[in-house]
Amino acid sequence: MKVAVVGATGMVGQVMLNVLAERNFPVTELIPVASERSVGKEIEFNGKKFEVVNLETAVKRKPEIALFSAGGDTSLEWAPKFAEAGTTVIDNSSAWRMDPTKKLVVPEINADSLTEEDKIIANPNCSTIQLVLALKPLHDKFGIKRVIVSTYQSITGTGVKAVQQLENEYKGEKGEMAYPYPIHKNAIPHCDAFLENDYTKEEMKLTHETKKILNDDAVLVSATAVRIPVVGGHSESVNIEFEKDFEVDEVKAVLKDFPGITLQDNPDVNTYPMPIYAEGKNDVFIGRIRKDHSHPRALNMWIVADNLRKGAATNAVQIAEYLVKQEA
Ligand code: A2P
Ligand code: 11C
Repeated sequence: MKVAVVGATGMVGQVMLNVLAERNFPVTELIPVASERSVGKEIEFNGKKFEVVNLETAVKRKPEIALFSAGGDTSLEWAPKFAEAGTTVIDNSSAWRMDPTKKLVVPEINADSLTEEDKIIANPNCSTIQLVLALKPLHDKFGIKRVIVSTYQSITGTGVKAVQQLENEYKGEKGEMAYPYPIHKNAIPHCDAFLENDYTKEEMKLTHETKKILNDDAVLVSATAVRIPVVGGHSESVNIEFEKDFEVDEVKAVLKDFPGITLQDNPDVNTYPMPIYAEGKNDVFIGRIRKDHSHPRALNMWIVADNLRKGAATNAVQIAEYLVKQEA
């Protein structure tokens, strides 16, 4: 397959290349795409070097699949041009996620809704993917009424500028700021822009995208998203209220059986998920599962995943793998 990676020099794009290589995705020709600043640079993939091209050149080469992670504006303008040229676009930006004509896909949950007509497929937000993977099997079994989630998000979700800000602050050096405040030794309750309802965009993505992926508007989701000085993954403290009665052991069994989930839950030996161990892994890790002692049908849990992997690159590559399997 001829595969374009749009944003190949970026934080997610680089991980996309690693994941494509690791999973032996059948790439016959790689087309790395970035901004004009990077055109002509060489990108190494599977031991070979490929020259970075601009979007115009990439469209003309008619890739079968294009993985986009170069920001919403690039996706809005260029995904339709690729689609028109016959390319299937898997877009990691927020540009198309809530468009009712586009599918928002987590392969373990709803890849089977895809058809040949879907030429632009949206990859959900990182914090949504890890949440919804845990919610799906529980919703099917116990019916979810309401979810309260607080996130502890890695600076890598903001991009290279944020990683640089933390490094500068750690060393006591001045530099460009990705956030309005220092992030070293801090927690900033502000991910993405504020909206009129006083929530941030990141928080409302958790609400809207979860309903769309679960295909159920009745599931209520209330979120607080917080940036912390961590690399390696996003963590989420999640409270779930069910329609039906449940036992913790049943919840554990249901989660354990669902693809893409690894349980790490043994308080006796201090086993629970943490970003330093989730980093570089493709699974979503769940632990601290316990009954909410303040509510008879509610549960608390802790969910961690590498936001650049399952939260972005891995999920996009899994969608591409599904498309390849359908063609075979
Ligand atoms: P470049 O490296 O040339 O700036 P990140 O999210 O880590 O900041 O990465 C963003 C990615 O999107 C980079 O690969 C960046 O390329 C690419 N990019 C940004 N703007 C454009 C654009 N207008 N056209 C193509 N690629 C873009
Ligand atoms: C973060 N979730 O960690 C963001 C990064 O809508 O794709 C990705 C933003 C998006 O801040």
